Amino acid sequence: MALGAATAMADEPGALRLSQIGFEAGGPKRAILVSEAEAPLAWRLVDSEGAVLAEGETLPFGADESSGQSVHQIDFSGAVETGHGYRLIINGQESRSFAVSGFPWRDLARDSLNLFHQNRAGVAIEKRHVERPDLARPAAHENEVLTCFSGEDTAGNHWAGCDHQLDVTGGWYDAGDHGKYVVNSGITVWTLLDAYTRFGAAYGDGALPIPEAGNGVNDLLDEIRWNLDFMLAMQIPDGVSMDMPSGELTRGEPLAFTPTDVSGMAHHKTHNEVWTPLPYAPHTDDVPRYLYPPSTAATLNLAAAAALGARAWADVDAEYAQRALDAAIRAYDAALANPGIYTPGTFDGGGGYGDDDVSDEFYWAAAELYAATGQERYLDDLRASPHFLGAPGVAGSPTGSIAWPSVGALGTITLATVETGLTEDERETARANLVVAADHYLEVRDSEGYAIPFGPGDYVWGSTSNLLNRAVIIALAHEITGEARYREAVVDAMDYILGRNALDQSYVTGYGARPMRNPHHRFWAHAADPAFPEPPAGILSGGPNNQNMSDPIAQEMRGTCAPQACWADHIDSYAMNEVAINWNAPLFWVAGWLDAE
Ligand code: 9MR
Ligand code: 9MR
Repeated sequence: MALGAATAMADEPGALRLSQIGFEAGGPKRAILVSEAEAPLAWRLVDSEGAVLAEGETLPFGADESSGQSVHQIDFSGAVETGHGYRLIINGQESRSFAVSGFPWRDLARDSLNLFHQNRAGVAIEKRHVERPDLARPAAHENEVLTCFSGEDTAGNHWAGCDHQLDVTGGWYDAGDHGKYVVNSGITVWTLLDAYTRFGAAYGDGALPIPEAGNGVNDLLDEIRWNLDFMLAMQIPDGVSMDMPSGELTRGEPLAFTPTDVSGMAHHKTHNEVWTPLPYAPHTDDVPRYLYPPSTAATLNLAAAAALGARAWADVDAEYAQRALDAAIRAYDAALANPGIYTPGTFDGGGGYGDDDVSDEFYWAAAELYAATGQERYLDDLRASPHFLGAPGVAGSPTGSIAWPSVGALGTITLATVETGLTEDERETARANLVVAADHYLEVRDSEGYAIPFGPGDYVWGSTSNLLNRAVIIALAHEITGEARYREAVVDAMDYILGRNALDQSYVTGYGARPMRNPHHRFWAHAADPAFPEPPAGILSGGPNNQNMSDPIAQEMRGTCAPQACWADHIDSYAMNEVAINWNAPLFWVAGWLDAE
């Protein structure tokens, strides 16, 4: 150790912040120093023997609103040979030692899929498929034949229920709870399938620790099918009428119900009639579960995900592809027939996933159906949409950055990157608009102390996933333009997730010197009860949230933290430290993309 240098201990925050899993040999390398110093400081990069490999000066940034810290930026990009034991030394501060390797994100991409397999409902999680025996568990909810919730909701509305039952066995539990939600399933399945179309070959048969390994089908596809099957099962048979509130009526209290033909719509969700406690092993669940009313948003999520599924399985399982396409078409037609049925968010026992603006869902579903069928009717709907070819997240655009209630960009991605019958001009506009969005995110990156495409107002519930979804757009700008600066910004976002942040925190279990350890999860609940397992590796925390500090831990922190620092590694913090399928999906997309690019 250099004389007088303070080395950051493995378990306490250091002054130097960088990706805790290290860097890519030929790739960009950036670190952040927390320091009030106004003048540039000299930095040295040393190898395990202490030999100086590179040196330079820091770039003082000054006060950073997002982190509440004064920081300097250090750019030590440039080729470094692969190896271990590298350190940065600045002003008597020494970083933890780090590795430089050829494929820093390879294991992370693979392990991020643990969330999906190990959150599967309806099937045992076997010892041979998990990293520690205590992560195995018996099958749970394995014969999930459910009817509709009936009776009073928390707002006193009386729901009549329904005459049908559906077998909705399977799927992934959404998060730390055991609900299964079609809306959140849609963006998740889409993100994983989109990844499959780009670099899915790396996850071929036998590549993943799942029961289907060896069945002759790509393992990533097998994993995704587990949940697409569930989504298909949530579709209502023909000839069904239910008493439904719709449009403005959904928001009024008490609700006014009208008999409505809901054939082909998707139930919004299924979950327990009351919130179950934590810890709580899914296979011990004895609280009744129900189907909750259909919604236009869920129906369009099914249409979009199943239409992409039809393309993905076309040359793998033609029969399944056709089934998915038929369901997608039926769902889209059902949404057109019932364009304003919203979920009221007044049921106990599960998340709301309410979304009163389905214009983006309509556009996304039309884009996927157009890509799958080439039919004019979808093209007409696309061209009439306010989101048509829209640039996500840019001022003046009606299309928001990607998140579960904001899926317009997913439609634009498909139209920009898949051969369809759009004119060359239209396709070019879609591509240019993705680059416009990426440029906007890069501007944000350049105004942030930690150099990430995420501003001080962006730290909402699930913020890590929103950052990674921006990285998806930036990655696509790299694919479209071939310009290195976009890939570098993707690395910036990933470095934040892995430790280059206000808390010197890796938000992923099992990765880095200071990984997240205590997720809000009913089974990976060791922190609440030692009889339950610790989480597997590769699981992403929702991350800092200073905008909805509603859980007991967050409530205590209100007013005490800068946006990027409103986070605690606490099992009771569902607003800051839950895990979820739609959050791990962009983690997989970005890690897998960086690995493949
Ligand atoms: O545990 C629930 C978590 O999965 C949800 O994301 C969260 C927000 O919908 O709610 C949690 O459940 C809490 C409930 O909303 C209120 N009572 C305490 C519950 C803690 O488990
Ligand atoms: O991800 C959802 C976030 O955008 C919302 O603000 C939050 C509160 O409604 O709910 C989040 O979703 C939760 C869902 O409702 C229930 N399962 C766990 C999800 C992640 O916390």
